[in-house]
Amino acid sequence: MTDTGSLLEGAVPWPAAFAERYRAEGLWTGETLDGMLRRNAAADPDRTALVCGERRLTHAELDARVDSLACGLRQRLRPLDRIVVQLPNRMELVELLFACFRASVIPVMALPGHRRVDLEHFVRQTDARALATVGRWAGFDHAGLARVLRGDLESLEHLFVVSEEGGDGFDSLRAGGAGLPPADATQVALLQLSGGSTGTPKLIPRTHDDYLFSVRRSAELCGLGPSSVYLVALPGTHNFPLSSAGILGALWAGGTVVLCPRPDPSTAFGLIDREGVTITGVVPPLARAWLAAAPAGGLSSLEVLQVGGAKLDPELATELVEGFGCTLQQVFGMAEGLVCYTRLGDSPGVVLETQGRPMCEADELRVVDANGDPVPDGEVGDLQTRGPYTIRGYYRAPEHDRSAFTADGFYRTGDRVRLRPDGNLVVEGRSKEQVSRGGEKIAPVEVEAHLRTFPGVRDAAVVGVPDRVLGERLCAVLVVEGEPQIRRPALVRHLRDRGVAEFKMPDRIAFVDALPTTKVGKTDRRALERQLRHPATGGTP
Ligand code: AMP
Ligand code: DBH
Repeated sequence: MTDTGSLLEGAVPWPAAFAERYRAEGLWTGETLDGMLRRNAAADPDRTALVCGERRLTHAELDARVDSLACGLRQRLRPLDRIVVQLPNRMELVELLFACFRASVIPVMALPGHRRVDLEHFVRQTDARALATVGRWAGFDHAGLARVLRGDLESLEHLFVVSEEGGDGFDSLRAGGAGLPPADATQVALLQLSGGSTGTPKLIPRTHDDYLFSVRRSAELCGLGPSSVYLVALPGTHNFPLSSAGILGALWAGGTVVLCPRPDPSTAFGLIDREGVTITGVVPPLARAWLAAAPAGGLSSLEVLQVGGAKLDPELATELVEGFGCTLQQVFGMAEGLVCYTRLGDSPGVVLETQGRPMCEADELRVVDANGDPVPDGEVGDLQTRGPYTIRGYYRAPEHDRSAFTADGFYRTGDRVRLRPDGNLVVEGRSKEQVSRGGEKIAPVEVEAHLRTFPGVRDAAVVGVPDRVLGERLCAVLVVEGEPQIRRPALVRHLRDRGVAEFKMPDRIAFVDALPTTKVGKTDRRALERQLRHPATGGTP
């Protein structure tokens, strides 16, 4: 075990009694994230671990390449140094993450869509000494921005840039030498990001012990094994495709990871077909786009389609099952920890209508009212959680922690949920996303689901717009087929017929060609609110 000393400064440990319990119960095993590569390389060296375009690596090759990259990192960086990693879905992303784990260098999980403001924040917040990025990607000059940042930010000494031409972007970084000893499982392994749609992302310290537990448990729940093939359709550094069960889960199980450079249906379906992909994970807007392009016979090799990150309507869920002919798994998770899944053998009632249940019994859940008292069984309240892979504090953010966590260490998720008698959760909205129309609380997701059932509506988002009389009024933003001809009275009649409460009727409708999305593809309500305040979009009163 490398001695990286005490826990990374600025990370909040679990209280000793909890840590002991999680170890005694066998949840935290002492295995490290990179340790699984060694195990696979020994057990099944010639099986394919990674596929990216025409390039393929076996488990043994991946392990060896991670060794040389880890040695190269160590020549430039010290244990526990931070490195901001902004790489698209390419081989180098996976290699670099594992090399960081092996070298005890801590990756900060940026997304390809981040730009100057966020990247600067990550570097400043972590005093990162390195930034790994790509030359040009999707029309943006990442290398150029990286050079500007290095000029401006004192801590930033090293830029590792992967060229766009393919080939091996990190060749110059590799070094020979004896393999490094395994990292310390109790130490912080990575810094994840919290919700991109709510202001500047907070950083989330995850240890090898806690992260790997969630990965292992997720891989088991998703039925992953050596013959599993996982397609990385979402940006690979995001918590969902990385760990639920995702890239790490597939590799932990000795399976294969296929990197999808762009998530459009033709690229993704082509790879699913060519590589015999068995499982992938998408967010609801992407699921919708895939469904519209689904081939008549479904996707033959695909066994499990995971959908998570935002609320999935039961209607869309049903259409997905019919359209793809595979098992649907709902995933309700957060980079702070807790991840809930529907199980592969659950009844349609559970799979279509709920966001599943926690992955393990050690996850503690409370559903509370505004005073923090438990709500009566089955009623909607705010979800709080504590457990073996849910953080006890953000990185270097003690001020924010005071409101984000309760005194007894529960994380306030900000999600409004209902706990069904069968133990499954239904997400009813986010407390921070609530619209308060004259004091009456409206959860956008509920109204959106009803709006999508109106003929000709392809997608819908509901946001609050400031109003002098009511505080906020409800605006329905619609993506429609053909010309925007839908009028408010018809829409209101439709909602009434479906039994929607009178105070939830949209006061206004606006039309857009496409809903704006966050960097991982969730609907970006904040961006919509901004657009509506400065309307360039057409709207009807
Ligand atoms: P993030 O902060 O980016 O990690 O996003 C986590 C949040 O995404 C959760 O707290 C939920 O609000 C939301 N979320 C994730 N999965 C789901 C889901 N399956 N259904 C509804 N909301 C979800
Ligand atoms: O949205 C999320 O953050 C998320 C969704 C599903 C997540 O972090 C996860 C699964 O692990």
